[in-house]
Amino acid sequence: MDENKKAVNPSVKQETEKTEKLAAHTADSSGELMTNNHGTRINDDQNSLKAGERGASLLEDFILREKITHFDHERIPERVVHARGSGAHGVFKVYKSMADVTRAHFLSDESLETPVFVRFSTVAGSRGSTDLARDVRGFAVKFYTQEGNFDLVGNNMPVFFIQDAIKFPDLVHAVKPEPDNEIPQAASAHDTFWDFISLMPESAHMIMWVMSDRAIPRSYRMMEGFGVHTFRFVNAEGVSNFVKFHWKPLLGVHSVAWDEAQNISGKDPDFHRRDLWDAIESGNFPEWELGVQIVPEEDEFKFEFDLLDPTKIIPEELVPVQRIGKLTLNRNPDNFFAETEQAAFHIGHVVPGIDFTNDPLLQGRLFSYTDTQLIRLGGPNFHEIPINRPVVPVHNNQRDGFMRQTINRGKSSYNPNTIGNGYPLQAKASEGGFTTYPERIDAKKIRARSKSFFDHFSQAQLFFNSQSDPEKNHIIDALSFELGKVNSVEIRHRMLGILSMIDKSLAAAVAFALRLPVPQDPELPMNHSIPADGNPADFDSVIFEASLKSSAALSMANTVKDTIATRKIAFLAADGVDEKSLTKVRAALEGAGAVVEIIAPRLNFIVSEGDEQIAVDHSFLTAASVLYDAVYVPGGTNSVATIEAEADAVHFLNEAFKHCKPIAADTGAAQVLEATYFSKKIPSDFSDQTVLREGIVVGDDADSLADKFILAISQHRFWEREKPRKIPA
Ligand code: HDE
Repeated sequence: MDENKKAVNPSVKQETEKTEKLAAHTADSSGELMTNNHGTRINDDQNSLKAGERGASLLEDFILREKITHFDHERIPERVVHARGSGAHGVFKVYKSMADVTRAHFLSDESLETPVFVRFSTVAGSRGSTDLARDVRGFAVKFYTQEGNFDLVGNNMPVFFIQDAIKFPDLVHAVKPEPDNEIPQAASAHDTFWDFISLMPESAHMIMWVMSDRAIPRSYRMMEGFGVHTFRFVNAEGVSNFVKFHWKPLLGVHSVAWDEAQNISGKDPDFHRRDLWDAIESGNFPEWELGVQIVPEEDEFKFEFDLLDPTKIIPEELVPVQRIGKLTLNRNPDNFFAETEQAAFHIGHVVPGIDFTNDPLLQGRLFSYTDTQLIRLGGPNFHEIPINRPVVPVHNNQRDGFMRQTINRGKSSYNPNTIGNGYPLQAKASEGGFTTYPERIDAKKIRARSKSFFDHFSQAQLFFNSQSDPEKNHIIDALSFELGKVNSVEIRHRMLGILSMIDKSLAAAVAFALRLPVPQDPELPMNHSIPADGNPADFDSVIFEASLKSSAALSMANTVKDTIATRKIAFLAADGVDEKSLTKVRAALEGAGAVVEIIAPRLNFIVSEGDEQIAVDHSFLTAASVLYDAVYVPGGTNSVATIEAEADAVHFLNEAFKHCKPIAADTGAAQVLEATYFSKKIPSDFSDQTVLREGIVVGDDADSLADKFILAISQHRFWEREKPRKIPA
């Protein structure tokens, strides 16, 4: 853990210009008397006004009426997509001036600290759905800059399902619960989704990402973010460069196992929300570096793909990601509804120096985000909700509307005017006025898809080829699961056709699980998203092989693995535990930044061999191995005997093994490991037994055991253990 973090006292809320401004709208009732909404003090909040003790309630009761009316109106529509989310405040600092490529003030000077509010989300589920759905994650950042708000509304995957905004309602209708019975919640494993996908070959690349473990992150703090579209940077001279935005988490990119995800959904559906909250409360501030890939205007056509196509990445081998600044989340919201729920992001909130391209998905989003707030937040004044206000003043001639907060003085609300002396004045570019990049467009008005968007498979192949073997297996398992939940054989079959265009071995493996034949030399899947009269650009699909065969940045296996900061480690112990090894291993893990929790048969405390009371965090009733990154069993004769005989403890270890997690035990506790399924039942014909022992540390010297355990935890998971497969837990 870096020194700065240790110095922070998390009980002191981290303030920025934005959070200070929010304070003006923040209420705290400590020490106050109760009033109604109009300030009249309330004497009885327990009883409504009645005609006599047992009599009917009286309409006159303004206190009851106000309270119930407000309650009746507490809910607002949830977001149509990305309904389930969690937010946090923080700051962004650029490492060095980017003035050569952008005139954006917040990227111009490393001494500037820009307040931000970030909201992470799943896409398909409702507000109350599980965090661990197999789904894309939203990664939306609102920068409160001195030139107004800049919203980078991205995802944790760098591409999207569709190429044109007009298909978005179809995509979302297909993935949301089916309309007749509203099943399933927060899941893509159903017929309508795969029906649509199997008819939309342009989704092939995104499907590889969504079926990879990226869709089941270990934590919001351990996932990447991407702006997805190609944007523009424009500098003070008016020179434009294309830019792709990336967020790179300093803890590396890590995921859970699918079986684990499904278990977490029951044990703690708020797993990601809680993880983010706890990390910030304990001063372990999540951090990401902002990366940019910059492409000069003159290189627009030098790639094998179209920069405007949102189903394509620019491989990092072709254009390296420059890390230009750091985002730190350092303060939890005071009120979920007021801040996280009412936050209104919009891809069209830009500042001078950042501009759009003609990506047809981006162009459609530019319409959607304000439109959706009008219904969700109830009118055109949502920008006045405290969380949405910029830190700089707002002056224009827009007036009135539901819930208007600002009291605009004066008679003129139009421009030009003389009555208001012409104010507010338009800002010159030199005064920070936004000027649109004057891109030249000479074109006919047509509805068509550009031919340069017709290659749907080369980057899906690139993604699959770039994965490690365990990652490839997980994609196969994910597709087998999802298509296994599809009832229509025709849809399953059509999907195998799509998969065989991506990779024959992938299609064969999924076909094996579904017990279906792989379509032999399938016709290029028909893209049904073409107009009734055909595509004016001539729909001849293109089969394309990318020159680049593999890209290291696409595999999570290649990300940071040298820290155990914030990892949660379970210690399984009972009365009679050897407190010396427990204390030493705990100190070593906590010293390396991990969070240790003691789990025992009963709550409150255990008594050690040396008669010390040790606080217990959870009993086996409320804890589960899926909520931890690793598990340790300390020695102590009585403790070991109790743990060995405790079915929940043995189950805990079996499950941790199944999910490929590091396991440690004192030599004196090794017998507990012997009681587990994985010790006894590893198939004897499985040749590589050593693989199964990786990540399992047993020893009697606490210091060396801790060192080896820390190394193992930093590896995250030992996926090789999955090779023999099928270990029940
Ligand atoms: Fe969104 N999207 N989206 N989207 N999106 C919304 O706006 C939309 C797309 C993303 O935490 C909605 O305020 C269209 C891509 C995030 O509040 C809505 C299209 C990417 C969030 C909307 C897209 C995103 C949203 C719903 C295709 C990644 C949550 C509520 C043209 C780059 C923001 C809201 C938050 C939310 C529309 C595609 C990211 C309906 C029409 C691509 C992170 O306006």
